[in-house]
Amino acid sequence: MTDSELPRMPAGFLWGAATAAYQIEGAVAEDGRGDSIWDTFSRRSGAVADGSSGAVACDSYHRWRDDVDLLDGLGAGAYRFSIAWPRIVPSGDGEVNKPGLDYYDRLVDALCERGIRPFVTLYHWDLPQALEDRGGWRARDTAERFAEYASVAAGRLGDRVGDWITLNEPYCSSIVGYAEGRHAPGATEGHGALAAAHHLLVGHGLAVAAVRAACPGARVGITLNLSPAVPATSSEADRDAARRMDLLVNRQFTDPVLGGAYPDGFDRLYAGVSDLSFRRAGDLALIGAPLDFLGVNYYYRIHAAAAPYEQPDPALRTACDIGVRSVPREGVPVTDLGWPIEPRGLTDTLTGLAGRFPGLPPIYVTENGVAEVREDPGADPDRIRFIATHVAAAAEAGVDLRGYFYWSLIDNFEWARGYGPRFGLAHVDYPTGNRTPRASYHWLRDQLARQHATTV
Ligand code: PNW
Repeated sequence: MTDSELPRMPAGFLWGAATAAYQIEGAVAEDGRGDSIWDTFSRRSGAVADGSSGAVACDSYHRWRDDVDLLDGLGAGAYRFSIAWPRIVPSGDGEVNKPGLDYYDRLVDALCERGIRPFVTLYHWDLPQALEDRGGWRARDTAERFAEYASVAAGRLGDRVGDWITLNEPYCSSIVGYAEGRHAPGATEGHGALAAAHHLLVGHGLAVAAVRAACPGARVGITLNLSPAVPATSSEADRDAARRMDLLVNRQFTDPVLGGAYPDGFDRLYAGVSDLSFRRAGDLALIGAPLDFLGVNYYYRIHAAAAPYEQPDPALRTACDIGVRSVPREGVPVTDLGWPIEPRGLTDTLTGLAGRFPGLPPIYVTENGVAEVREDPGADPDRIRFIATHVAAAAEAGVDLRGYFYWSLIDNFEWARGYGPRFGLAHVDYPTGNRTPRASYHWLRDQLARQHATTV
């Protein structure tokens, strides 16, 4: 095997690509869609690098047939996309917006006709603004509203959609959104961000039950972004820093979801920041209910070094101020976004999970990909090597791995970085929205054809 061939995966292994509603759909004011926190946040000056927003994006709300054609041409067995909550329940609770549901209904039908299995993410960061106005994820009520919306979506699509992902990357929705302030809603809090993380997990637990009730037989999971934190040096201080980073980014989420408990040391890390009074009896049983699968998003490893706290007084710290700095590592190549390229981090992530959680459910890599910042609609040799080496690294872990979704099918709105970074197997021309498959797309298509030829 070389760096430009996919390892042969078992028959039935699912190959696919992923997107998310706010990053591709555009049409933010059409057919009764309500505002989301990303509509509001991207209007804030300085919030998005190029001053852009998802208002038009790839126009997938109108050009979804192009996306389905691309998937079909690729030979994809599955497509992971997300439903925009504010299209379904524009004000966050109350009235259901039928035209919003109709859009996903058509998309799902078209996928099923081509034999492409839909994997639906219920929450990929686009909280209805009306709910943010009532506290957003800081408020427990948002978790209840999320479960209602999940039940509506599953009730309408569950006869054709068998695979449901409750949340995408609750770390980003809580810590990046409510502590770092780099994502919507752009807050910088301690207690509030930790409450948001916990309420997201409560919402996950409630939504698992809601989806199962609406469509018995559905497979339900969650997608976590996992980044192994390795100490920058072997000093005790850096080793401690890596442990703190691991608690914040990974274990705050893996341990309650897969093990039914917050990890040792987590509460101590935040003593003085929050009294954790948002936790209630019974929450962990709900959050830790068995799942049908786990989705893992893997992009990079974190090289962690001890750093002074930004705020010496714990009571004034944000939830991301934990005395750690992520540092570059000499000799490790990086992507155009400066993210270290280290496929072995994916192997370590998967073997680490298997070692810690004996009842680990089947795993899908629900995102993995590389961005190029320069615009080249054609050649992308780095992407081919990136995919091949990461799939090989995932296979090497020896866990029950059921599929791999490349991020992303098409270039799209990369959140606070705007339209600069391009992750797509296909290039998108803005603002026409024309899609052009890149070399990596053609390569992946040929590789998948070979897999199928050898596994039938
Ligand atoms: C993930 N960060 O996002 C998301 O699930 C995708 O929507 C996104 O496009 C993809 O990875 C590529 O970035 C992240 O800055 C975006 O910490 C930003 C961060 C982390 C994850």
